[in-house]
Amino acid sequence: MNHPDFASFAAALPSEGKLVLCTHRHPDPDGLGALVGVQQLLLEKFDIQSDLVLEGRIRRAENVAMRRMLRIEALPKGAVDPAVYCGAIVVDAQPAFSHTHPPGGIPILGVIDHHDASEKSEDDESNAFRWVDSNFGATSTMIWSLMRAFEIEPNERTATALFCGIRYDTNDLARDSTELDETAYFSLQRLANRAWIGAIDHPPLPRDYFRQMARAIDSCEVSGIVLLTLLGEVDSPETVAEVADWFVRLEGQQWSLAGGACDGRYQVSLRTDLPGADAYPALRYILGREGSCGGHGRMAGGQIPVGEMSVGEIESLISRRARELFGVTDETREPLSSTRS
Ligand SMILES: [Mn+2]
Repeated sequence: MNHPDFASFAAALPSEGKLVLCTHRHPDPDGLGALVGVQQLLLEKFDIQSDLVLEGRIRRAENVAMRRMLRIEALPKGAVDPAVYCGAIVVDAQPAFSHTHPPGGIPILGVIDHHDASEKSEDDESNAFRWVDSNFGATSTMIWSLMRAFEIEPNERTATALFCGIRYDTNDLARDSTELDETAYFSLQRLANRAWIGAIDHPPLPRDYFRQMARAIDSCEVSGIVLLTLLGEVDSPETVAEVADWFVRLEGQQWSLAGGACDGRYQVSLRTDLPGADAYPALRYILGREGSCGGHGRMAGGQIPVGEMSVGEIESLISRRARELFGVTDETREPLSSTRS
């Protein structure tokens, strides 16, 4: 785990002017937590105002609850006037990622992320603060370290946000977490608001949620160590991640791949509970040059644009490559709902 020269973070900041903070499309708790943390740090340590800009939908009930409980206010992406901001900071994502689009016309001053990256960023040559380290279980841990380096204690709201980020990305430290993630997790837990965490953990679920899960159960096919759940069209890309997370819990150790089309993109999430397995290279292979992806440890996500290929063609491609990669044949396919334990 490398520690950056934290002074270079301060050096990358402007002496005056406002910043915009952003993360990947369809932000998850780690992205949201990191944004809230950076915003408090900038204001309290550097007296710099910032606005958050969020792209894509937040529909997953836990993420909606997190935004509501913590009053995470953000501008829609189209509403950012570049004349108002003198720089942007990207967290839990990198500008070169296909699911990350910092608002145009604003220089990138910082990138803080824990994802593996094959694509090189345009900001590599500049003086931007760049801290990318895939050893961290969560970007929220990196932001906690940054706050600690500048002696800013997370307030109750920030602590709750960063805590949710770490627990979501590391499955409460059970997955891909390091000693520093653990230290951050317990330190933040003491400062966080437990009632808010409870409300974020168990939000009320709309009927659509149960309909969607019923459809996922019907669609899921098991072939040996691979669970494939290809859903056709979905209401929200978060559905895909949620389904992949859910099915990886099937007893036994396996890979869970879920996919669904939304807003002109076919979204794919891959999870595994095989110890030491690396999801990113697996998804890289499955999406091939047709798609793009990112990942960390046992989780990866990506997409293929719909257009040149139809949703059906994309699903056959993904299904074929996944079977190829994991060495399972077509004959072993059976619906999850008829699988005997
Ligand atoms: Mn993350």
